[in-house]
Amino acid sequence: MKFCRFQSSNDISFGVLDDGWLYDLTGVDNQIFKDLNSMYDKVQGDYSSLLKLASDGMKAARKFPFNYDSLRIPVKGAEIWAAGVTYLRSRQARESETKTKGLYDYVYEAARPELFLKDTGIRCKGPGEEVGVRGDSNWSVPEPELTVLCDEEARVVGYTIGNDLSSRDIEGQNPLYLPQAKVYRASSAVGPVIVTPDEIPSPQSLEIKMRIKRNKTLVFEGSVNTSQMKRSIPELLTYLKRDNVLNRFTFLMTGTSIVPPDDFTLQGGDLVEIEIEKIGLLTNPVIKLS
Ligand code: DO4
Ligand code: MG
Repeated sequence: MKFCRFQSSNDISFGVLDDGWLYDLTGVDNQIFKDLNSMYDKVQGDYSSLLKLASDGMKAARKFPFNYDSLRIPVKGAEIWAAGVTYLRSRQARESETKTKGLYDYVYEAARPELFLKDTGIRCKGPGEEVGVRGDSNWSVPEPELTVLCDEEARVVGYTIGNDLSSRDIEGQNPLYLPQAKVYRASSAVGPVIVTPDEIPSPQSLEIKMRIKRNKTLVFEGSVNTSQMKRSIPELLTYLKRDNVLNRFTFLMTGTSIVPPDDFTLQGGDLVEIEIEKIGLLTNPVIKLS
């Protein structure tokens, strides 16, 4: 099932995207189907009841032809955590940019993964919304990442696409600048939908593609398969949960392996398109922040 939020006639509805149609569950019952959170409350986190509740709701729901522009961020206000250096390509890119040699080699090989708090729920954008490049960075990139939505027990609720925008010059200057390289206004995007695990039985075997367009011309494209990831999703979730407090929903970005060449920087006016097999397409225009 693909859960989403979308602009309906006069409000934002929660619903399901299926076979080219958007089913408006909120219109069926605006308490139970207010959003994914209220549905999760209703079924007390029981996954098969969640699917049953949604498919029963779909039978009574009004449906509208799918329109990408109507989609909104699928879960609002959730914390975002991100894993780093989970692919060999990321390790190589960071080792070559940093003055602190050996740091990323260590993290790639270590038992403990790199996990950082990317957003507390106030900087993230949804499909079609503008994402930012820091005004004080001259080398910034998008990072296309398979993103897991988990609950307070770190159980997988679904999968989506994430963009962990990063300033590589700030990150490369000193590893202690990581939060500034990674956390700023409009520094991430997630969406377009939350795909439940029954539709993605093998999340570590998905093709990820990224295209960057400038003045409608393709200036970069790359791809990777999540099978290249060194860590497993359960391993990352175990570390995320350990001695931590999680909200009802948290996004976990699982790391990047698509790295544009070192002379490439994202610019205001660019368009970033990220596609993940079985999930869909996340498109965001870029603005240069002041
Ligand atoms: O340590 C830097 C962050 C790495 C990262 O975000 C990634 O590998 O995706
Ligand atoms: Mg990343």
